Amino acid sequence: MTSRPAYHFNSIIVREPSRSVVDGLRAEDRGSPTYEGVKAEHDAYLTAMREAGVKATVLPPLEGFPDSIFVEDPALVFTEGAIVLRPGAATRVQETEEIAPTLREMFETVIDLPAGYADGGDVLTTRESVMIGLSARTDRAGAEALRACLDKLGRKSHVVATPEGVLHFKTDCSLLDDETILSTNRLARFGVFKTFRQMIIPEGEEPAANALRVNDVVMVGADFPRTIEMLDKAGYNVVPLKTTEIGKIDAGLSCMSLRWFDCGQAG
Ligand code: CIR
Repeated sequence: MTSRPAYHFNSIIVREPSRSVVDGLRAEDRGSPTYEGVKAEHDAYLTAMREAGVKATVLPPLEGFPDSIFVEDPALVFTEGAIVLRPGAATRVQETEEIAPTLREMFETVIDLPAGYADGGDVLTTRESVMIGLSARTDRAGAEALRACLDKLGRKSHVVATPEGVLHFKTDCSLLDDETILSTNRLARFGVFKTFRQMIIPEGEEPAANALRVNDVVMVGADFPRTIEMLDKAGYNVVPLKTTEIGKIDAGLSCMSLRWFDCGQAG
C-alpha cells in the first residue's frame, strides 16, 4: 500500500492528436470523428487537468499513429518508475518507441515489458494493488510479465477478467477514491471489486464508466447526465468533459494521459 491516495497526481504526459486520428481503431463503425472535434475535446481535457493541479508535458502529434493521442496504452507510470508496455493492437506496437525516450528522460527507472502483450487501458491502479485485466489487448503472458515488472517497482498486483467484447478493463471502471470504484454492472458482476464500495453506472450509460479522478475532481463524459447526477449527489466534485468524438474510436477520459506523482516536484 502506498502512502498517498492513488488519485493524487502532480504530473501528466499527453500527446496532441494527429490529423490521422480520424482513422483511429474502432470495434464498430459509428462514423469517424473529426480532427477538429477531437482536438477541441483534447484541449478541454488538458485545461481541466491543469485546473486540477497537474503539470503537463505535451508531446507533438504523430501522423503515422492514428491512436497515439491515447498515451495511456503504450506505458505505465508510477512515482517509483515507468514501464514500457507491448500494446496488443498491431498498429499501436511501435508507439512504445515514440514515448520511451520521454520516459527515459523523466524517470530514473524505466522497465521494458519483456513478453506478451499488455495495454495501459487494462490497468487500474488502486492504493492496495494494481489490477490487470485480461482482454483482447492484454494476454496472460503479458499480464504475468507485467506483474514481475510491478514487483520490481514495489507494487502489488493481481490479474482479473474483462467482460467479453469490452475493449479494456478500464473501459468499464474507474477509481472514484481509495475506497470506491465506479463500474458497469456487467463488470461488477465478476466480483472483482468486493473489497471496495461500488457505484454502478446507470443502464444505457456504460461508456461513462471510464471516468477519471484527479486530485479533487472527477472528470466524467458530458454525454452521461444520469452518471453525473449520481456522482454529484454522492458529493464528488464532477467536471463534465465532452467525449463524443473520441468515443467514436472507443476512447474515454483515462486514455488521454499518463498520470503520476513526481516527488521531485512540489505540489
Ligand atoms: C484503440 O482501439 O486502441 C483506440 N482507438 C482507443 C484506445 C482507448 N484507450 C484506452 O481506453 N486506454
